Amino acid sequence: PAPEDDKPARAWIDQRGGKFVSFINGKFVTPGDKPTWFPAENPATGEKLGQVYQSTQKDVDAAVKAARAAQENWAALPGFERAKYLYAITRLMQKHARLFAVLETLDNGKPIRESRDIDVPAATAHFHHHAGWAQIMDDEFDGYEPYGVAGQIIPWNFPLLMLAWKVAPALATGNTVVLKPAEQTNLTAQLFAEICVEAGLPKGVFNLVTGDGKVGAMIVAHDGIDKLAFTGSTDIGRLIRKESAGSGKALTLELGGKSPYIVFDDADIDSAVEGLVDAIWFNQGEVCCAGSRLLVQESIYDSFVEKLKRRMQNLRVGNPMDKCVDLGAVVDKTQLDRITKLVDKAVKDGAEIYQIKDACPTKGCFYPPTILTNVEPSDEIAQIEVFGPVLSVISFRNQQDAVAIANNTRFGLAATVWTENINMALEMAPAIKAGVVWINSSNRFYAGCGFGGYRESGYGREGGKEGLYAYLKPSYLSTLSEASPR
Ligand code: TXE
Repeated sequence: PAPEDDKPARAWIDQRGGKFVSFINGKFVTPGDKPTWFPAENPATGEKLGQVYQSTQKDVDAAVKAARAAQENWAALPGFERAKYLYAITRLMQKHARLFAVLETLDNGKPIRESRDIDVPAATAHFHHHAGWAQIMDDEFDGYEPYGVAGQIIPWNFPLLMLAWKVAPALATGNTVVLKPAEQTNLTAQLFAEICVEAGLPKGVFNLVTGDGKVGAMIVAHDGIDKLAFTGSTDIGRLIRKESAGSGKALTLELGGKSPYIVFDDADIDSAVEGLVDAIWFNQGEVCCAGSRLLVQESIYDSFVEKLKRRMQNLRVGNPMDKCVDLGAVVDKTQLDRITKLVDKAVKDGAEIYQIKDACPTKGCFYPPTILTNVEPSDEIAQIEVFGPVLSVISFRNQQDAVAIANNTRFGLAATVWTENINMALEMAPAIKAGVVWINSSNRFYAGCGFGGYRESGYGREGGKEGLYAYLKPSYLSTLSEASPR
């Protein structure tokens, strides 16, 4: 074991007195009388890392007011000027990469290897990519204008990366932001706010309000918000859609998934097994596009599942600060209980369970990698998003059968197809109702490529040119008046 050095992160927490608060109009707020706080906890150890301020309606009002006041000037800057700020943020994220990674792991429980090699570089790349768009924005998006103030609500599974997915395109397009991180994970958003100051970002362009879903609801209801962007559970997504209906606010939703991972009998089996390890056990399975349903062709069912079980035996679960660990802790006790309940129910309903014996530390929010066989496509465990390291295995006969089972959910976020028959793969891709279909790979993300769902996985895209349109509206009137001389 080689634990990562967490001293700089601990010093950073101490410097702030372990207090994580809203950041409004370029400053961290000083809470008023009788503030409410809730703990920030390390899910791997139960250790209290500090306390998070529960923002009030007054704070949300102030954040929206600051964002409104800053918006016109921000949008009036030429795109290349906004780009300078985004490049500065990018450079500072690179500079503080190690601190971001350690804070993310302490706060969320994910392996340091993942926060260091995936979350932080991907978040940084997202800002870099969008700085590029800002530079060419005025030409590329002539006839479009920003919505104004974007209210953004994000989840806990990729705290910094989800922040980047939301904030980078909003700023590039000339919107200003009021962002609410998930109540479970606040640390990296605090460091990001500090970086905005260091980058000289005009005050009010980026605002942060800390707190739980009640604060999220205040953002959703606020009259001063023009555009809402949400990533989280399908239930809350549905609620936000209802609450904002008729308000005139634009809305994009990135919700849950139950993505199929389809393996045909002609696939490169060893690679398919490795791909699956990544698809379902990366980030403890707390991934909206996790390949949580393995669809494997009948003829190779037994041999494939055997191989997968053997591979699973080699996974290491434990202290996420250990650089050799594959799976860390799940985000909190609530999520751990949710996973445990869903799996116990599946076993009661007849699924066969396979786990690594004594895989997990006895303390902390750990759940072992799990394979469930004897599962029918319509079973609850094959339909509900578990958001944990739990794979349901289903067999299929032929291509049509695979498509039918793949599409037999309420969701449609992602899918994977493994086969050496590229013609079949290219037939499968459009037949599967999912925002992305990976062929002979999984979990491939690129800032230049739009990501988003079908059906109850939501709508709108993040990343790529499509992702920018989510923050822009056509300015028909100005275009028309310029184009039609009387
Ligand atoms: O999500 P919530 P939870 C799924 C996953 C998980 C389940 C529950 O299956 O097990 O959801 O997780 C804010 N108005 N996903 O309860 O509640 C909340 O404070 C406005 C999939 O954590 O949806 C947080 O910032 N905002 C998903 C954010 O919504 C509200 C990622 C997400 O929390 C609100 C996370 C309200 N009324 C969970 N109530 C994915 N697609 O990646 C809560 N929030």
